[in-house]
Amino acid sequence: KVWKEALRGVDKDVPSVTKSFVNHVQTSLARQAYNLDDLGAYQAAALSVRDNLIVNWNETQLNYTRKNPKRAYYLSLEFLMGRTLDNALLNLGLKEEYRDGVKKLGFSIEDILDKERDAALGNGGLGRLAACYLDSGSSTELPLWGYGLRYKYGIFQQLISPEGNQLEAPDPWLENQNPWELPRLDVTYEVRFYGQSERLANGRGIWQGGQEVVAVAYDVMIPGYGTKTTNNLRLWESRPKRGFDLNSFNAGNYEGAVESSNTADAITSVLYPNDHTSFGKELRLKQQYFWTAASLADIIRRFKQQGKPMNQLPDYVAIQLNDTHPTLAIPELMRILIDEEDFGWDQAWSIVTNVFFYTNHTVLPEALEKWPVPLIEHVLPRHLQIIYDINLFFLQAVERKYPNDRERLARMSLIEEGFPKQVRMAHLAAVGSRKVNGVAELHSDLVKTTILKDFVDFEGVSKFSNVTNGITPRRWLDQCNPELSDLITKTLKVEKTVWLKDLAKLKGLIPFAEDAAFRKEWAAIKQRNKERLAHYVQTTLGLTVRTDAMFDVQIKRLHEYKRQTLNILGVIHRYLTLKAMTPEEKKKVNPRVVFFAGKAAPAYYIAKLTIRLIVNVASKINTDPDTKDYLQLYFLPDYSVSLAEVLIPASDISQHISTAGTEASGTSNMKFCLNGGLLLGTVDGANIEIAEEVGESNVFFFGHLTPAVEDLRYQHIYHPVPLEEKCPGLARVIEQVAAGLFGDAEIYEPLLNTIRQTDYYLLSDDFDSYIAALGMVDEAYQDQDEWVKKSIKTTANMGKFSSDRAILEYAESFWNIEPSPVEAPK
Ligand code: 26V
Repeated sequence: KVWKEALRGVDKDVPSVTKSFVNHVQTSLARQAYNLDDLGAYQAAALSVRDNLIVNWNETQLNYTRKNPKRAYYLSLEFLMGRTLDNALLNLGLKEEYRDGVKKLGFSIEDILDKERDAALGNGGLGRLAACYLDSGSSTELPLWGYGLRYKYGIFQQLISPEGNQLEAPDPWLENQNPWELPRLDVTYEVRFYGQSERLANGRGIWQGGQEVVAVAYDVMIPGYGTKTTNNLRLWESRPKRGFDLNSFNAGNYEGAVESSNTADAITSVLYPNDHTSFGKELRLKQQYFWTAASLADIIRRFKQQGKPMNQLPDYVAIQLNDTHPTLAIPELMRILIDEEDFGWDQAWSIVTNVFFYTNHTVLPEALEKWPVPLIEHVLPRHLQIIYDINLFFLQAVERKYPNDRERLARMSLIEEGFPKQVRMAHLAAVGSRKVNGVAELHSDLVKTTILKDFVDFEGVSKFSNVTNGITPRRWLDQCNPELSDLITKTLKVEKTVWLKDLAKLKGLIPFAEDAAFRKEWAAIKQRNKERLAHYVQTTLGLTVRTDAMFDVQIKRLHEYKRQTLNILGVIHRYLTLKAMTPEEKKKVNPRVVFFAGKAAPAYYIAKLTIRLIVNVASKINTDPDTKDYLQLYFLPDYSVSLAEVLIPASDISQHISTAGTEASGTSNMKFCLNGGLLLGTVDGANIEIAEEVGESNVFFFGHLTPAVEDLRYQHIYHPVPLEEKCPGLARVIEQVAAGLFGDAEIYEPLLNTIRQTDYYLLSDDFDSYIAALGMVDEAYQDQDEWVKKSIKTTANMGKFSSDRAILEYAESFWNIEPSPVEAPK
């Protein structure tokens, strides 16, 4: 019934599809159908699918306007959407019609889908999480909109030089037009920077002068799975307020004439490619304010159209802050309420603290955002005054509860003393929000006991909670692994439209783990997914991957805390062990293919060295006749959402091996396990909850636990033990690298020194148990029957990790919003 309603008005037959396709070829693209290439076919198919989305989008917005439900807004500087066409086809239930339709016209749907460029407006997990949440918001029919920036350039393209260096190239993703966005040239707001702020006696301020920039809206349609609900992701583009300065132009100063237009355009020109390091760059601050100011203005304009007084804002609006990046929304809403809407401080503050919700995504100190006070004062003078006022009232309240506790005041202050003073954005976000949450149980506990401990003591624990992350099973199972999805549907005897929206139904697979014929089908699908990956590597890199081996995968941003270095040193250890074996001994070894992929922040020297080491180890061992039949290694360049969709279904084992307590959640761990890959990991982030769900016997855990980490780091500094004594296995591996076994010996010294010296991420403490865990993986893989049983049970128990569950937790326990299904017009 739900699907029937969703398809109302959609022409779900092949002749309608071909008709609409040909019509777009001729009228939208102004081309002829008989000499159309795959790119043109992609564009025509996209425009034709888009027609359906637009109808649904309009009905959805009309439904909200009529019913006026409370709405939630997800503010994120990153939305890592990937491709859209396949997802839209599956959500609309039109995949087969388009497959047949384009075939009749001489095209293959797979080739067409492959022409789409990823929308890569994000760095990694935080941005992909935002994309999954939008998918789930529409699929569960929640009135949920996203707000972000329309970067002209997404995350850089990664190239790997022959020596193994990462090179960055721009990602001009909008070059061949973007059929998925609707420019709203009439939806614009002016955003001010710099200038002067004057304080009036009544606490109000007047902010004038400076520079004004225009924000223009672009809307991206977010279809739900099998529903009419098609929510909106509104992305802002910056434009100069005046195209160019005619006076300068007439005076012959051509560069001066376009200067203001250059600086305005720069704001949304590029996504910052660092994650986990705060830089304090003026342009990044301008991005944050530009986006929060435009989004808030838009939200308030929509609210006011209902004719309700501003003090009812929290009854109709909830705003989720994705990390601290949108925290300026807090002083900005105070500014609007006080300076423009005539509210007194207390009433304004009570509105603000009931509208915002803050999600923390990391406890790593270097990732906690801080902005220099002089910079904020220069760019946003009025906001600095407001932040100081918030801080004053806040610290007065702390002082009342804990009299004469100067140290506590210094720890909790929104301002960190120093040269320069800095604004601590996590403190501002926590103080200004209704709820604060972490993204997995362990991480939320760490937030409460470490970075925000004083705030828990002061405000009470009930404000602080957990929402474990999730992933959308539509993209991360049905779309990326269609054969497995079909087998599940056939086995559960439940329509996929049902189990993809109620992922707990996967539990019905458990009994089939004991069914030999089912196991055979299950394993055959994994095998074909490995072949699909091998084909990708063959066609893109010209390299031949053997597919009769265990596929071992680590794909994520390069970072010391994620310990790709531990993995590559483990690979070298395996290589050295193989080299020392007799041919007889080697026969018992199961071949393994190790894959890495991931980008390093352009200025992250150690992460780039790790890539270089991986690439050079690969050249050596892949050509060594003694070992190449037992061990292969690949670094796949330019990791992306689309590459993940090929890699994840092909994995037998994936690695999630961060130092305990450092990976807030991880979400690729969920994707691998949902696709029947087993997990090798530390007791960290969501790995813990995955093990709870799938059973500890089905995961491979190793390494020290979170409570031990602090003490081990202390030991490294105050009671260092030489590496040869502490961990001879690791010492031997490092020795070989330093001796030049993989070329350019000296180059790796800075990387090796991170381990020899303070070893902050505890490689020397975890290496032996890591090698032991790899051995257990080998042993388990020998018994293929048992392995496949584990694989099936893993998938079967992953229901908890659907992002539908996560988004409904936010909706119910934080935002207080409800599904608002689109109703058929009477
Ligand atoms: C911080 C900064 C600092 C300024 C420069 C740009 C930038 C960009 C991002 C961040 C915050 C990074 C936090 C983050 O990405 N956390 C990841 O969030 C995932 C989703 O919750 C989670 O699965 C990962 O474990 C966590 O590392």
